[in-house]
Amino acid sequence: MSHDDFPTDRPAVVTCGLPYANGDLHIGHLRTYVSGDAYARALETLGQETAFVSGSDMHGTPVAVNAEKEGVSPEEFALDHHETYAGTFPKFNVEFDNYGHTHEPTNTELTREIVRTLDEAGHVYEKEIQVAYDPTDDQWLPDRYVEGTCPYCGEQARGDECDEGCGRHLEPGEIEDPVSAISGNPAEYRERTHKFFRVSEFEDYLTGFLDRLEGTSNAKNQPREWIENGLQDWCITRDMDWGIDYPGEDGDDLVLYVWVDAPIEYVASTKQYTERVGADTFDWETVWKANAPDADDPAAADAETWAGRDTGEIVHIIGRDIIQHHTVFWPSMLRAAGYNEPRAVMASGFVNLDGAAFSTSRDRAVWADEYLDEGFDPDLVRYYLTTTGGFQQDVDFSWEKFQERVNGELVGTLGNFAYRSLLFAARNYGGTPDATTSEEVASRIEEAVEDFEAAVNDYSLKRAGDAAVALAGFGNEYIQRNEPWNLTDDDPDRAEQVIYDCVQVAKAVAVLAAPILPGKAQRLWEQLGEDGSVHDASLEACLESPPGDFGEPDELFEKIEDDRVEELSAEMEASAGPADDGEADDGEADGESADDAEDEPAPDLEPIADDRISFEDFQDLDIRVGEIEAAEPIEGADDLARLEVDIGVERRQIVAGIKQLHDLDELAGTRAVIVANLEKAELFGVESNGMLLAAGEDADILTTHGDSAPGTKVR
Ligand code: B3M
Ligand code: ZN
Repeated sequence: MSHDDFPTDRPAVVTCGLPYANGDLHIGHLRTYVSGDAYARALETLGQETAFVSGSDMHGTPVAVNAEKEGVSPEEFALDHHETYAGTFPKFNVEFDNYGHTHEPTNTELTREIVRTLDEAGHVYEKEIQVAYDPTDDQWLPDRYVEGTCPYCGEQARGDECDEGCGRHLEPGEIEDPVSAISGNPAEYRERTHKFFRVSEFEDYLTGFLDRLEGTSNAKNQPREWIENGLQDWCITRDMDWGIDYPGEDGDDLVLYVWVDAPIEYVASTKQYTERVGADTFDWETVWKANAPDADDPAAADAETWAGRDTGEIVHIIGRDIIQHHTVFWPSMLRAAGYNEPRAVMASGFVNLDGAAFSTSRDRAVWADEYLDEGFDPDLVRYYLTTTGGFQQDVDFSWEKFQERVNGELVGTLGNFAYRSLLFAARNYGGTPDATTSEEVASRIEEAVEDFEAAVNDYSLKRAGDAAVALAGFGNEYIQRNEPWNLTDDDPDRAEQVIYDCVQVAKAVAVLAAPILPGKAQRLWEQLGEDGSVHDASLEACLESPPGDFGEPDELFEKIEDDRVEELSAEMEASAGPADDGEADDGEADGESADDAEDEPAPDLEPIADDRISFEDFQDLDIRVGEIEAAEPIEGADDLARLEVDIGVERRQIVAGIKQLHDLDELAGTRAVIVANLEKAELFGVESNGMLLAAGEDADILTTHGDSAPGTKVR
């Protein structure tokens, strides 16, 4: 089933993966929250009724282990972090409609109700399993209390997750050579009875669900592989006392696994929102429950059962390390309990720091507070995190790269355009001159609006941000080309026309930039003399006439100077130490980069061959600048994608081995270097007419950095 494009006439809920309330936030964590906020705002700009919710993840061993290390109760420890998070998000303009936590009654009650439903419907059974136990300390060792070797890949792993190796979720009893994470004592396995949720029963349903699922391609493709390899049932209880008691088994030291009650907080948080604003304003049940197919209807796997069903639009925004929980366990739980299924899962890549993973234990991080203390506006890092790469790609943060994006696009393009246009308008006309939008400018604004709409429907924040900045770039080019400063005397009407156009473009830029740059767009909105909030403006406002009077603007963005960057980079290096000392991340406050890049040795580089080729031989190669126009996976091939590439003189179809390594949806518009006179080849039945150049195992696509047009020869 293909979903209707946004905006639909059904309400949407956008959620962000819940942060474990167990550590400080750094900008690696912020990627999920900033993206969620920007996406929820973008949907609203499209006219979609949207609630944006999340909450702190209070239970489980990630909290209990850290609390124990600090010698405080898990409850006190988690609440303290929860409050800090709730105060930090708004400082980054992340404004949830509701931000709750999993230990509140709304969630604990709903969790028990849902689990009771699963149990009564026969989806839960008991089984004896081996659980790690520390005989010296007389303690069960669930999940992060135990460490050992991953049975699948042999890497060091923690009890429920192979966090440094293959990334698999691990069931109790699976980890080899178990050791207590608290005492370091060797652990043994002891028999225990636990509850299991029959996930394996949902294979057909999940297969259909994944066909319907939208979002990023990693969230669809990875679970398909897991399903093909056979689904395991899921242990949903743990031997500990911090958590939600299994319904009907209070008192026992047996609680629900944290991954049961955590996603239910998405629902509970929406419910709290409804309780606050009233069901007339936003009804959580319309989204989560209304019109769901019967819970015990096996045909619910069919596309027809879901097609055209008037259910809510649920969009989950998460880090790519928790895809399995959101595309296998969670939808199975929702289905078994008779709830609606997610429409989309957007799973982001991680954030690295200067080429290597964040490490909270070694202070190799840019902390949220530290960023703000430096006096940087939150919108700058929002822009960096949402538009630096495709959503699935890892984003590398360094102060140099940050400076480059801020000074280039925000100061040089967006800020510069807004300032020069509004200043000229204010000085010469006291605001918007008397004219109407020219055809050229109206159609360029329409194009930007369409790009923005398409980007939101393709779940691409990068393209949404690019639409706004490219429109400002057009504005700069337009004012430069028309030189209104030379027209005011000789052709005053024409000068008014040009400046009116510029003010109109600035208004459209404010609307389109608002999701990603909420504070700056609001400021621009006010500079234009608009009333109210730019966040209440819809896309139509882009072409509605700007108001009459406004005064001289001030500059929206400030250039970041080189010496500032040098200082910040030096500080980062001094506190973090070199990136490659081989110590692994402790993984506190999850959602951060779990990449093992920092532990990777330099690649084995091949020596340069002794045989040289002549300059003439080199000249035989016809290497061109190309622009990728479209990219799609080739069915059946693991790695191959079919690209359409504009190489100036013609449009080429090229097959490239980049399917797993790039977000294909994000590639359109990317410049790439192409060998154009290579013999044609056929791969998986698809003709390849040229070769895309890329470096290394990650297929880092070679590109150009200036403005050489497609077709330009590389020499
Ligand atoms: N707290 C894990 C994480 O932060 C977990 C997410 C829950 S989302 C329902 O990656
Ligand atoms: Zn592993």
